[in-house]
Amino acid sequence: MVSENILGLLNEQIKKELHSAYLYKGIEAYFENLGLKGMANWFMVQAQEEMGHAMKFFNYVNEVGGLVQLGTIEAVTSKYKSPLEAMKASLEHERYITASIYKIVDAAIDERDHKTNSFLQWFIDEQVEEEANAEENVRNLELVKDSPNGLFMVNAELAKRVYVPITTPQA
Ligand code: OFO
Repeated sequence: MVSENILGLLNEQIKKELHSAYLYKGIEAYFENLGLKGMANWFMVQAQEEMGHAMKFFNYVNEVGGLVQLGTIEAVTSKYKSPLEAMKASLEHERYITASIYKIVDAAIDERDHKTNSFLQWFIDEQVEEEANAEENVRNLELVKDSPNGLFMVNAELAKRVYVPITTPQA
């Protein structure tokens, strides 16, 4: 079992990961509507990953005998001023998620909850990758600015992304 405090934070995190998936479906819809199918593909895969993250927390709460509680997920937008604005929104969101995970890690350390701390190490590493990917997308769009050729190239690159399910034991 974990403490009520940790359980509350874990349940909040399930909601945040589901919200991430929802946010990225909104960005996917934005890019689909623009005809940038490669970028839409990238966010479709990202949304699948977020569902995987949510399920990883969901399974962990079950494993430690806690009750999963699913809160309300706020509406998200599928309207952005530009591809760059959408990419920046995803980077800002990943930084927010990293901070949220660190907060649970801090609480687990304070409470000497070693198993939750250990469980969260996967997410610490994952967030390094999540932020790096989002930063790369922002950087690439900043580089190409409004060049249609550049946008076409970034779009083609992001079309290659495929979903790889999480295969760690607690997934
Ligand atoms: Fe779940 O890492 Fe992104 O949000």
